Amino acid sequence: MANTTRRTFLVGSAVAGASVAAGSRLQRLEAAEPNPLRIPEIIDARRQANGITLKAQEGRTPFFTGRESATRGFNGSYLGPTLRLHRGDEVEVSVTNDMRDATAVHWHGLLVPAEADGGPHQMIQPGATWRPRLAVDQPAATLWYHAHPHGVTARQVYGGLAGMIILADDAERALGLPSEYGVDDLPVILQDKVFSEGRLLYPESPMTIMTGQRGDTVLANGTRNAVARVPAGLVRLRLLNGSNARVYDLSFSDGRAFHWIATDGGLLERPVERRSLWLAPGQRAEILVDLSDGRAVALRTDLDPTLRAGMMRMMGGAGEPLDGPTTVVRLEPQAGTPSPKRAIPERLVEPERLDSARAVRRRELRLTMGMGGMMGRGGMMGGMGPGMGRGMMGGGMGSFGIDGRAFDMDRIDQTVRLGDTEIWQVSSEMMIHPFHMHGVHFQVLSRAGSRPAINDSGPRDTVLVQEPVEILVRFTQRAASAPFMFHCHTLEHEDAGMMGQYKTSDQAI
Ligand SMILES: [Cu+2]
Repeated sequence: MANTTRRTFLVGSAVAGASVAAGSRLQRLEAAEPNPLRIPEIIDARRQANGITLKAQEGRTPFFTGRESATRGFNGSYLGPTLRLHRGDEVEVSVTNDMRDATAVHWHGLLVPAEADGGPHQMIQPGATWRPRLAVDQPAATLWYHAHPHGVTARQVYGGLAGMIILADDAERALGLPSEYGVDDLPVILQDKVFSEGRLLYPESPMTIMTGQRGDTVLANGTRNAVARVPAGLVRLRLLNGSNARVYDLSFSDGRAFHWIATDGGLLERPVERRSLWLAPGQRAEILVDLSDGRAVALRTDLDPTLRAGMMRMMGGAGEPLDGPTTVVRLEPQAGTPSPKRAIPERLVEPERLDSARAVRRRELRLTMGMGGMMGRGGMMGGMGPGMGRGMMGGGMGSFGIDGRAFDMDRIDQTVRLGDTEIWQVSSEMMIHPFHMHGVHFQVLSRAGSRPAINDSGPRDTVLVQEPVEILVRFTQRAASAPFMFHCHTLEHEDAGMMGQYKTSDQAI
């Protein structure tokens, strides 16, 4: 059993390795050739009476010249339009599934009742249309939408089923931040992919399931070697990590500082000057970068910082196909482009603050990989065979879970009272995981018993955990006929069972 497992494991890795090498050759051939950053079409809900039509479809996309890849997208072959929604509006969305397999479409970060949330309970069969009504009532923010059918989310999102949502409100508008979409307010959807001979590949193997799928090529809005021509002034980037597993360590190539202004749930209280920023799968960050000096600069990522920790470090950085800092998008300021002189506001918004003294309950959750014994006396490799065998080959994917239990559509794991504030302490086994909750935004109270990290600031819906992280959550959304999800946003882990469900109840619990 253990031997079979080991062999399968190695063969899987070798195949993936060979493909990566072939892809890299072609990538090198076209490396010098820059491509204009693709800007997804924007659909402003108000311009069409708050009715939005999306069609999930299969298509073909040429990421490399003359090489078409099988992809998926909304209203197109890869990714989807950016949706601009306005606070206070009620938006009617119609999502038609024009694909051969079933899907579900989740509004990540949007605070709506569970029935409209688009989790795995709102499946859309091929040929069917789902029509949720979205009552938009939360502060301005960068959100997103993506496929969420249980078991195949990783494959569908990797294929391209994702898009950005820009939520607008009066408070944000009054700040006078750069807001001309595609000009000085740029969507940047970060994804990393594996290509073989120029064609998109999803090399699913026990190894990629364990580490999550990372790629050797970083795309911005589906563009390789992306270059954006921008005004020589203040430019706003809406960064969205739409990758399956990669955590980005972002900075500018000349080391210049930038201002971090918004996180998952919207604007920070005030801009924070930074030189680098981590962005985990599912997370968003808005930054302002001053390009009035007219010099071109690249936004780049360093290697995934979470692979330098814990088990991944012991495995020699397993799961990291990048070989060094990599450009996400190059910004080329255009001399002579009229750009309004803008000052960066000193204060942004007064965020709603939750009070930890009002927390009525405390829950502890642990993201588990069923490998607790792996680090025992047998050591890393000694435990690998049987550990992998039980978890990944023998018993299916059942060992990925939360508190040792794999996801079950028919089981409610937590019940909370509507309106309550609670403290959830979330930790994980073996490696760093991005923990995401549907239906709420939360504040990080502590990390490993100490103050939160700078990256934990602001209202969030996704947070990196390994050491115990305490989050303060208030539950405001109803879950009458379907539950909300909480899960690891490493999509391979989520599909393998690292997900749970909660319901909100009017009753005392
Ligand atoms: Cu995970």
